[in-house]
Amino acid sequence: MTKAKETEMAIGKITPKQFKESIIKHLNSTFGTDINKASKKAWWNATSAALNEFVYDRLSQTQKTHFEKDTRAVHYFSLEFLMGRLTGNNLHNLGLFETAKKALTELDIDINTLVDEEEDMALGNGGLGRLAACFIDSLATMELPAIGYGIHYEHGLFRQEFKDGHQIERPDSWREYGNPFEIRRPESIQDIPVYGYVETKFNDAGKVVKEWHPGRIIKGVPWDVPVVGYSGKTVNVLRLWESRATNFFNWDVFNSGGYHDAHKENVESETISKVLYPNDETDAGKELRLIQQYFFCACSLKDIIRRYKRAHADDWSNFSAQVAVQLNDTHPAIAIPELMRILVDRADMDWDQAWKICRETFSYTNHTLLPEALEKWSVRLFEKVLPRHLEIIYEINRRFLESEVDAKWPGDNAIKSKLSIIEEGHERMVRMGNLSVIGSNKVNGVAEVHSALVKSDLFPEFNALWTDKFTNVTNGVTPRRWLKACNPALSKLIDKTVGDQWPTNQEILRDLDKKADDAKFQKAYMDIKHENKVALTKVIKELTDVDVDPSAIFDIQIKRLHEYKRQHLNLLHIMALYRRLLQNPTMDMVPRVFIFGAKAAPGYKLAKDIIYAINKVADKVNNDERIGGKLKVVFLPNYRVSLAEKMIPAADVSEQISTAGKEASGTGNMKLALNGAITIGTLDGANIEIAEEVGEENVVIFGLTVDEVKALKKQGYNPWDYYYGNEEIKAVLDWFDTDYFTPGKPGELSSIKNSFLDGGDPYLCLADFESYSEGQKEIEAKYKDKKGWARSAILNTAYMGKFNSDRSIQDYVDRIWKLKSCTVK
Ligand code: GPQ
Repeated sequence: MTKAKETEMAIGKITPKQFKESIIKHLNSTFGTDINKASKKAWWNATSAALNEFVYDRLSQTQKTHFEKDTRAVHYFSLEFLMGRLTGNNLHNLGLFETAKKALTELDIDINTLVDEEEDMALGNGGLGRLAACFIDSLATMELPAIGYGIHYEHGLFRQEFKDGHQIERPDSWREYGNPFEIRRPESIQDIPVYGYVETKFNDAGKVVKEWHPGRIIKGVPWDVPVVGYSGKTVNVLRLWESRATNFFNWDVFNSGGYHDAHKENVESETISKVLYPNDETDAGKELRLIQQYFFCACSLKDIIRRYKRAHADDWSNFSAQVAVQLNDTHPAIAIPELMRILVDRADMDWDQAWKICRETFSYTNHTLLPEALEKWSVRLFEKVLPRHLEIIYEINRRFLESEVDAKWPGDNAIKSKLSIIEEGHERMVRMGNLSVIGSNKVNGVAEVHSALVKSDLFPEFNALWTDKFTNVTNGVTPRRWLKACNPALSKLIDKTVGDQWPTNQEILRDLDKKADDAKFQKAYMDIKHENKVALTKVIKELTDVDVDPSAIFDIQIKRLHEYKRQHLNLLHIMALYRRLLQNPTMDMVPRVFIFGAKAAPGYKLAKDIIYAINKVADKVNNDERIGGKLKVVFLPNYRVSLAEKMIPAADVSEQISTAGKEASGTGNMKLALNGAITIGTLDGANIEIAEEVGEENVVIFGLTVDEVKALKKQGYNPWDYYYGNEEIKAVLDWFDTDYFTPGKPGELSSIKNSFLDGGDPYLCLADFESYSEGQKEIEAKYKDKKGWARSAILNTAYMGKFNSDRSIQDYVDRIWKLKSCTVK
């Protein structure tokens, strides 16, 4: 049976006519309007409601089956789930997209316009959050019992606008008009304690017991987002917690005249799920953030235990056999002492038995080596917010240092202080990374090189202590969203060429290699790329008012703005190109459009300066008639999942230019290559594995390697050597001090120059500049060879099978979770 047939059977047959009737029915009876006066939002809502009839049916079936079979499940704990839009995705995964499209066409509505009505569910910052979203798509597709747990933020990642080239942050209000893809579950509310103090008591047997008297109780209200697997057989759940005040109002305080005090506690409790912290890969150490982490972990563990007890009552012996918890970075690490607290304080279990269960339950994924991202909380703050957890952490630490560390390195205090969960110093700190490693069953990095560095550089002693604990799972992305749904024309061409089974078995795309040199196929493939570029051209015009030529090379860098990702290296090269053109206007050059999308953390000054600089350079370059339109620069505002879906299919070149050793994996690199963009990249993160898979002749690699970066830093890196040693670098850097790009305002861009020189150029942009510039020449030479380029682009699509998130999930299943799939009737 073909997949399409199976899907049809799974969801029941529905004709476009029936779908149309369902939409009209919902328009009338669910949304109180009709086809003559419905707004665009109403049409979208009604279509979603028609779609949800299938989703909820499968959701109930899935939950019933998992309950009856009492399946082992994985619980993916993540502070971020960057879901994007769900309408198109769910239609595709249910095999209903074409049906819905026809139904809507009959109603004179374009489905692409309709899905644009949906706000992105931007409950994440970047790669880490989007990875979680791809993973839950794969888990459902592979029919694995799984739940995602996170926070139901009222405001997701801020909406970005540009004002005179500067980033302005506006609140994201994704739920302003409601959201049809979530269900409130008041029957599963949880009460969560925080603050207060711990009382030491003796029980009847004379044993010391600890009682935490919390200062406040917060209510956690779950919202369920159905996660529709491809083919629609399994529909799992993403459960997101909203915080509420326990007593809507403190009447005692109110009656005694303290309106503000009574109100304050409400407001504070409800603030917890108000907003996602927009800082990507930085640890701000804020109290509210710690409470967010504890709040969602405590709610989720209670939820898991409630479900476990339905089948096992008070018998804990099967707990770790039934429950796997994956910690998405250290953000949910507080779940480890929380489970200990539940087992030891509430279930009266002895410490060793509780600790064994904990260690079998949790595993931890590390997503970065950047020191500023490694979470630490001050002991002082911990004591205030979670006094009992601090005691438990001390006890975990004491036992670990006194038994395991001392057995391996007797009397070695230096190692003890390095491995301790507590960092001593002026301000004592709790190291969440060490806690995560000590409390986990497995620890994984997210690409081969990254996992190797986790072992050798980040946690070498832990690795010596427990070699088997450390493993790798290279990241992946879902081909359903990142090829099938976002690039329909290419998907259809692929279906025609190798069949329609590739969305669940991406290795099938490998067969496209037979067509890589076929002139007809090359033309079809490149025609689609061109059409996608034409479509993006319109988006660019709409968003920036800049005209770009779709026959130019579309060179795209999309990712959070960070020095280590080196958008400013890209900028240096753009300025160098511009300068070369000014010096030689007849220079032979394939027209190029450099396209950026990136949000900067609101408090990250240099990142915001880089955005401003790119926008100012763009203004100048785009309006300079002397260069005859050979160079254009656009920075699309408010980069997010739904914009990525429009940019990625149109990319010719994918910029993956982080300093080697800094990008744990990258996942945008995978999406772009899958859609036929040629990577220009460093040997960093998953770029290395991408190059291995697609072949070195189909990517452009440049720059220092991890070892060369280390050697250069060790020897003492001096950016001034490059400034004085390279005339072009000097001229470009000096440009920043002039008012050439900021007329009448010299010095506005000087912070960028300073970061390269006085700032020491920590990410070695100047060291890699020449090599990058050569790489860009290679890109241009390759592009001039039309057939060679088409071949490379096709082979990129063909050979990206490894980077399917289904493969990542299979690795997690085999190496970490030991999970079995479960067929839902
Ligand atoms: N990543 Cl620690 C984030 O997006 N946010 C974070 O806070 C941390 C990591 C990214 C990382 O930079 C990328 O290289 C990875 O591909 C991605 O996580 C998913 O693993």
